[in-house]
Amino acid sequence: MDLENLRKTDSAVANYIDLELKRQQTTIELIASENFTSKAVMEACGSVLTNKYAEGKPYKRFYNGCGNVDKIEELAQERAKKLFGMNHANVQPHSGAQANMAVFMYLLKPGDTVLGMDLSNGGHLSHGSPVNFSGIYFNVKSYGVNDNGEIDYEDVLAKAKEYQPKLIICGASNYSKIIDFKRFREIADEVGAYLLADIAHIAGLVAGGVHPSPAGYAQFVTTTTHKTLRGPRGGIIMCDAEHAAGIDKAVFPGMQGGPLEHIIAGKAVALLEASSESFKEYARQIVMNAKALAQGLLDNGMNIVGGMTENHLMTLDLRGTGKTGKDMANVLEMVGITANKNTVPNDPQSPFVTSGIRLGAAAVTTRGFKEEDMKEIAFIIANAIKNSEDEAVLKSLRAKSLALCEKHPLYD
Ligand code: DSN
Repeated sequence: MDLENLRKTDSAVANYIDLELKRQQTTIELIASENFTSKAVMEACGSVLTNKYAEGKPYKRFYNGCGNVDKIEELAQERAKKLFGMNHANVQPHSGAQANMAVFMYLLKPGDTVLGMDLSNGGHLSHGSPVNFSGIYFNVKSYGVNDNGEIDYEDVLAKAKEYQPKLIICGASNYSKIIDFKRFREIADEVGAYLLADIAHIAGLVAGGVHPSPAGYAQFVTTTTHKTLRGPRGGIIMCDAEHAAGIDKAVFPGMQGGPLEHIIAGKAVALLEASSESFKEYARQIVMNAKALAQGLLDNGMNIVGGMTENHLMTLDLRGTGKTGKDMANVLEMVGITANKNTVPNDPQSPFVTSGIRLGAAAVTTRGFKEEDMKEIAFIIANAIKNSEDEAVLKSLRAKSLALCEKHPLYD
């Protein structure tokens, strides 16, 4: 990539960017929340828009000179609404956690009850973890998954009835099954709660039509833009029209100051890309690749939480192998595969050690990996874990992962 000016001004930073590009090109990226955004998105994010302050909303700003960013932000809003079938979109949240925070701020008072998915069962920090604002300032009750790795909707209903939450959150950062938004809305309606669907992980699958949409069920939909949606790092909130003004106020001036208009431009570009036919094909291929990886791992004697995946991710369950997620994620890095340690439901290990490794197919699918490549990755993973002490085996597996990267060049 052209870093001509940066190289002259700050060779240290330029050098690390070069090294990071090389790392991304020569390793297999299986972190389920990562992806490779397009050069078009990166150009928008690296543009002069970074210079502009634009507190407020398009056409209602607190600063002058916003004519161009108004148009760009409006494009991003309209594209988000159309792509996800929602009435209103606020594209200013800096991240998914801040998008969730704004929904909390709009709907709740400190101490109000929220029902969300437990983090160690696949939820997200901002869905009520005791160490996060959501768990510190609100009365959080949690649901999890059953032994099949699936949400038990009867259990969610029972908990909703018992705790009478004002808000129910569905959506996860580590859940491999289809989420039944209709069922969640029925549960929310039964207890008079609002429903927030956090689709950060599956947004690209929803956009591509390979996962049901929460539109028409959840009054509030939040997402990040950089996971399966393949945009720049950031967040979006969508909601029904009646909540639009309140949500906008919660984002600004409630949670944030000046919006990042360069990132909003990147979001606009990504949303356009995600509305194309080729993106639908991409989304379909992500799921086929994830299933091929899962099948390959099962065929190689590995266990997966909940068995076969239905979306872009899965969690290797290392319980019973005598190995931990922490150690095995490091071994995978040695063979050129990047993933993250993750708790499995009822994990006997701490969240820093864990008994699992989360794996996702979104990034490698962007590189053009297909099912046969995923089978090869499954072989590399299984054999790295089984032979984690054998340097010669690990070296030969590293050669295989490099060959796969060379077969599918990135940013060349
Ligand atoms: N950190 C993200 C993930 O990896 O899923 C969630 O915000």
